[in-house]
Amino acid sequence: MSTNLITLNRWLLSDTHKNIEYKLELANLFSGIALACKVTNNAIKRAGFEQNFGLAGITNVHSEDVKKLDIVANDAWKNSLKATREVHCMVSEEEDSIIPVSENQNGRFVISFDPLDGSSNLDCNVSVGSIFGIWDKVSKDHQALNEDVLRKGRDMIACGYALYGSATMLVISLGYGVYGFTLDNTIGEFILTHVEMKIKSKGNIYSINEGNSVYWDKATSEYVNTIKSKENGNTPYSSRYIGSMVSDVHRTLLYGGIFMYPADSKSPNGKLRYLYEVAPLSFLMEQAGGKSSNGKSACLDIMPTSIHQRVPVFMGSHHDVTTLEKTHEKHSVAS
Ligand code: P6P
Repeated sequence: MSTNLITLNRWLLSDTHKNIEYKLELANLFSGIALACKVTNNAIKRAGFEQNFGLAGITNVHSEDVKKLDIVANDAWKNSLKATREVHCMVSEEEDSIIPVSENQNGRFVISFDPLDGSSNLDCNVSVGSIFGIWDKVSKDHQALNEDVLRKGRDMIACGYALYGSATMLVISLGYGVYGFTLDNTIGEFILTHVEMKIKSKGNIYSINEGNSVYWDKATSEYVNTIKSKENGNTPYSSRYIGSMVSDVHRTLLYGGIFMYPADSKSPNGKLRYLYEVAPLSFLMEQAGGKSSNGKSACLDIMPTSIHQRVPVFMGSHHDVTTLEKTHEKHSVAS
């Protein structure tokens, strides 16, 4: 039994981060994030006993059926983050508009989150996750302004995801590499288990919903057909698709390859939302030595114009995403 565990809080307060001026406030914010993840994890694990599977009987701003656990997770995230008194305002996948925090509980950080991503997989016990992005506020007065939340992913000061899988993990970056923490349920702490996570420069796994192939543009179709073929001595890539972004991206980070949710004739801007899905996971992918693109340029350089804006995304091993971009460029020149 180790008696010298590196917990999330201990890692955040360590000398590794001595040059972060707001280290204490950020560590306090992460205590709220860790609590939200533990409460969400526990609610998922106990859903069968507490009749918490199934639908809540309402739809959200995206016209999606809301699961009972979506509401539990969203409330857990809002309450845990507000209680830290480090939050200026929040954006949640489950909320129509910006969530302001009252002046006497107000802090400096702006946080976007998807409290329970992939919830359509919950009832069949497939892994799901939470995703978050953190910016330093820019507005001078108390009001939560669009200028605080409509930000480029590249301007984040920290981000991460929780994966509620066979193990519960928190994978985060403060802009100095990617680190993974695994929940030790016996002591209720996230313990450092993955140091400076890096993605392979080239993989052999592709991850996309091929049920949408009839809607794909020529570039996406050509790229997928190429990596599936044996032409030019190519070894066909393996296909893996869970339908839970955090799970598919986590596997891509660990095993290499490419995850794709392109724009197509059914979803002209793609399906995934920028502020609380694409931006945080793109940041982590770049920090791990990978790449994340909308097909033409880096996702992190996108400036969103609305809090629920959707963007196309191709992320993973640098070689694979670059090959995808070249295919898109060829077709854009041809058209
Ligand atoms: P599709 C889950 O609903 C989600 O937002 C992501 O987690 C996931 O990558 C995507 O949608 C799956 O979408 O259309 O393939 O079912």
